Amino acid sequence: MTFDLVIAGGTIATAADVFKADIGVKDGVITALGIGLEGAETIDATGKYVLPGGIDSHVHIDQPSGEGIVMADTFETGTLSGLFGGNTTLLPFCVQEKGKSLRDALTAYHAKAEGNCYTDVSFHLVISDPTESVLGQELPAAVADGYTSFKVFMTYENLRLNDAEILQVMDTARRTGALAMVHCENEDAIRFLIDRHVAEGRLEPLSHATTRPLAVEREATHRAITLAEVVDVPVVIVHVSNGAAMEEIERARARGMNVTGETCPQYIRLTEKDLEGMNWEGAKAVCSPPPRTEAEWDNIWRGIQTGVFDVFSSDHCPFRYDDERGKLNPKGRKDFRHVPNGIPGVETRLPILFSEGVSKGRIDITRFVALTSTNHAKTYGLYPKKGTIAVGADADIVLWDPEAETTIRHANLHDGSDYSPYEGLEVKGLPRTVILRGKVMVKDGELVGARGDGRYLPRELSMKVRRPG
Ligand code: DUC
Ligand code: ZN
Ligand code: ZN
Repeated sequence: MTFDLVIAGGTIATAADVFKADIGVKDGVITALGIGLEGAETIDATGKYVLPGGIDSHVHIDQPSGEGIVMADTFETGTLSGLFGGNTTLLPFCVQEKGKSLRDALTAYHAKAEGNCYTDVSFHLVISDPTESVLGQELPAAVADGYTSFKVFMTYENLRLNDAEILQVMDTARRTGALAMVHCENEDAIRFLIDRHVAEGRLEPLSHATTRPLAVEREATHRAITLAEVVDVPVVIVHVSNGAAMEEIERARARGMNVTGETCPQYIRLTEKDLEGMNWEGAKAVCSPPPRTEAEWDNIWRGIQTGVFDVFSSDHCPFRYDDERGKLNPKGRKDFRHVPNGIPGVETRLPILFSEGVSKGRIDITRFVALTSTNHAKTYGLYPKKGTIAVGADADIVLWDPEAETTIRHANLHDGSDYSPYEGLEVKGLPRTVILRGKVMVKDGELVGARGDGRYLPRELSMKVRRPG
């Protein structure tokens, strides 16, 4: 058989193995692993790692963001940025507005994505209004249609659910087999601290962090897990920022619970100090949960190494900095309460984890692949079509140069924001060529694919992730 494409001479790494072989691709699918394969086109991968395309299961793209505020990425720029960062699949959130149906949200969100993507995409839902008809009809119908995961918030006035509502949403997850994801911060405690900060005139960006201390996250993590335990359902704890919240996951697993843990680059590279800054620059690092301390970086690394964390996602949530509709909106210029919450990072996620993790010897390449691709596919119902290099899988492949070095500069990134919170960070290890379903999209750092090459992916139910040890 001749192949459409052969990737020859590289070192293939999956979540389980590292081995030398050629990959034969036909009709967008990996059809052979072997030696001496021949095809219509051959890419020489000598000296490169050949990895399954990155899957970022936590990104925000073109999401409605409050009056006067505009998210910096459309599907065009967000997926382009993801692609250049070595990703072939992104999972953004489709948010239900209060008083509206899930169908309305999905129709609007699909219209934004349709024809505009450089990577494959699939949507999580955010449930903000769990009415009887949402829980009884709409959500089960959405799960049957392949929207098999949904997020709930314990904070934010317009999104938060109370415990009774969270129990109901989790019960729907149990009945349908879908996966509930929880943003764990205690809204009432945050409100209390915000009032105190305002009374003291502490309105600078740093107050975003000091109104959301670690205890606020730890308590909510414990409560989310407890609610899931009561319902008897698996749960994903997203964007975990610290060791105490992490220990809640460990304790729950020791009781036999099925808890998935997610962490993000900001919790191994940024600290609360990044929220300080002249000219309001600290707004660039405002995200929730906030970055913590260098001591917490060590805790998070332990979780990454030992398997407390199954997935390492970006939580890409981009706003422009120097922009009336972004971080420096007219109210946000003077008051942390009005600084939009979130930071860009879809393009820097893989280089940061590879550089800090693999290049510095903290994790090996198989763990890197598990954390950035395979476990996302397993957790969110895309495996084994996505997330691995195997016969029958989509040919979503990244040629990764472990020796390439660069300094992160926003000027070289492709998102719609105007800054990177990692500006100036030196990284070793970069994606060079990115292939989506057999089509070369980025070749040696140059775009060759087209907007619209990415497709929408309905998903199956979650499957169990293999953990280290
Ligand atoms: N939660 C997220 O998941 N992303 C950005 C902001 C937030 O609160
Ligand atoms: Zn969140
Ligand atoms: Zn997020």
